[in-house]
Amino acid sequence: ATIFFSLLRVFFYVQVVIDTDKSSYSLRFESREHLNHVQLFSSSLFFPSSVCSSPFPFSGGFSETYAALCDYNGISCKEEVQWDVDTIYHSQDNREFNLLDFSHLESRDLAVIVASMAYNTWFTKLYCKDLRIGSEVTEQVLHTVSKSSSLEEITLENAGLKSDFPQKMSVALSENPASVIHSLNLAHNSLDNQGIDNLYLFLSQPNCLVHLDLSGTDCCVDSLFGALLRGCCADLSFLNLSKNSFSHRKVKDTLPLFRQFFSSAFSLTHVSLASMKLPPDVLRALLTGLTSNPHINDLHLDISGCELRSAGAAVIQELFPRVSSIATLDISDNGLDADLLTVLPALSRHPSLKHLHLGKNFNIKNRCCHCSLSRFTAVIYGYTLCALQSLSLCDSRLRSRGTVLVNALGSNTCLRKVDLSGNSMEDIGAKMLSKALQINTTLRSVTWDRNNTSAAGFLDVARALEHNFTLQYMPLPLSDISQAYRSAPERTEQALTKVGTVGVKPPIQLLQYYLKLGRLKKA
Ligand SMILES: *[C@@H]1O[C@H](CO)[C@@H](O)[C@H](O)[C@H]1NC(C)=O
Ligand SMILES: *[C@@H]1O[C@H](CO)[C@@H](O)[C@H](O)[C@H]1NC(C)=O
Ligand SMILES: *[C@@H]1O[C@H](CO)[C@@H](O)[C@H](O)[C@H]1NC(C)=O
Ligand SMILES: CC(=O)N[C@H]1CO[C@H](CO)[C@@H](O)[C@@H]1O
Ligand SMILES: CC(=O)N[C@H]1CO[C@H](CO)[C@@H](O)[C@@H]1O
Repeated sequence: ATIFFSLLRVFFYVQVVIDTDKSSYSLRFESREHLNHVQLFSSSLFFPSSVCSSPFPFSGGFSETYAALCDYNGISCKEEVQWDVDTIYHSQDNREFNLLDFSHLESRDLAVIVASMAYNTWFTKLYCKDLRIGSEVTEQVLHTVSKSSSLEEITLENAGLKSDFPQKMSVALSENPASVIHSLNLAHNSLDNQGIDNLYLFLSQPNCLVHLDLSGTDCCVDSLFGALLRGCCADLSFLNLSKNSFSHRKVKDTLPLFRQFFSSAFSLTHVSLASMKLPPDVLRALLTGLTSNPHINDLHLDISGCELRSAGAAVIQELFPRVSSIATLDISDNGLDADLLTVLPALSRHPSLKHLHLGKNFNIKNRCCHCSLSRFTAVIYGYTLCALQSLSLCDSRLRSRGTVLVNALGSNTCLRKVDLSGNSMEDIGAKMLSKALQINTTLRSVTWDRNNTSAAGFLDVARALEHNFTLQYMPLPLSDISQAYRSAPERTEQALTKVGTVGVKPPIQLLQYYLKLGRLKKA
């Protein structure tokens, strides 16, 4: 049955006309407020499509709909759900419904909670991460997707979705012309290729998707790009496909579409193809496409862990200098090692690159290590890379070789942010850092942890920070500190208090709390 509502404001009262298949009803209310307390049910229909709350926007409707649905389904209505929504969500003006808030309830309760969102206009986001939801709940999610005209963002990350979910999702989306969903995150669910092909079919129709995360879903992404090219060129801004694969069988046929998507997309700001093997042809198509894209200019491209190696390095060397749309590049963990020297000139000539992640690429044989790191240092800090504002070299096991890099930070004039964590640079590295920080630099933020730095090293850094002029942010080196604290609690505390008093964030209170915690554990 179809029910139509119409709202008429006739001088002193509000009139609602309800047309059903069989007859027409007219109801009068003294005010909009009275109307807001009314939920309309058509009892001849089956749960939950029977429930139609007032279509007029009011935020308080959730609790009433939820209570009514509980009643209808003969389960007890949980007051805590109503209380949380009415009190916490509303007082914070929070429109993201987080299923984790109710993860202690049974699947049935969750299903009714989700069903209550189908006609609710308050909530615009549905969030669920690392919580396995059963088919009862999934069905209500799909129902809500097929009905809601308010839901904008759906996150069902690592929710144990079945492989047929994408297909059902695309049906639900197609059934709802009023859908305003622009963000979809199905990451870390095992979706099969057949199911995903249906989703791709949906994506190839014109749609308003802005944010798409299908990372870690065991899918072949080849055929996605043809769909994106047809349906998502205008609006798609965020695309995360990391931890999937390219099917080597199909990749030859799909490469032109892949390239064409990257040359035609209007709004891309973030693309991740991380942690999947990117054959040189694919990398070539990606960079060629981006080179000829006149629409975008501030792209974050994550191709870390793509096994680029020598062949990829050669493609980067050849094509990257002409890609002016990329502002952030993550090529960490690509086995570049000795090929870093091939890549560096391409990075150094670059006009728009502002942020570079290069860690886990420094497995350089000792013989040529020193010269390449010196050259590297010269390029990174030299005048050639002056657009560069941040550099991450984390987890590169630089050890003592890293000191040349740290040392050179002092004379660098463009970097504002460095991440040097996970390099086992020991206290000697910390001492170099302290020296670099004492000379005025442009650095605003230094991340330094997992470097096996002891209390002595932190005292050096703390002393340098007493002469700080520019550094504003140094995240708490939790890992090193806890190790340092275990062997020398007083000296570590002294170093950290010093860091705290010179005003470098993080807040010293957190630090002191942490230290007390350590002491308690010891006692
Ligand atoms: C992309 O997906 C990966 C894997 O799920 C995740 O680790 C990463 O944080 C995501 N990137 C962004 C920017 O959300
Ligand atoms: C660093 O900058 C501060 C403030 O601008 C200035 O007072 C100080 O002399 C500078 N120190 C050096 C070594 O340039
Ligand atoms: C950390 O440094 C100490 C001495 O400063 C050394 O004995 C130890 O082996 C180092 N540990 C690691 C994991 O590098
Ligand atoms: C104390 C600590 O976390 N040390 C780490 C320093 O970094 C190396 C990796 O480069 C780690 O293996 C250490 O555990
Ligand atoms: C010695 C010195 O300049 N200390 C400054 C360090 O930075 C903080 C916060 O910016 C200032 O408040 C200190 O005066």
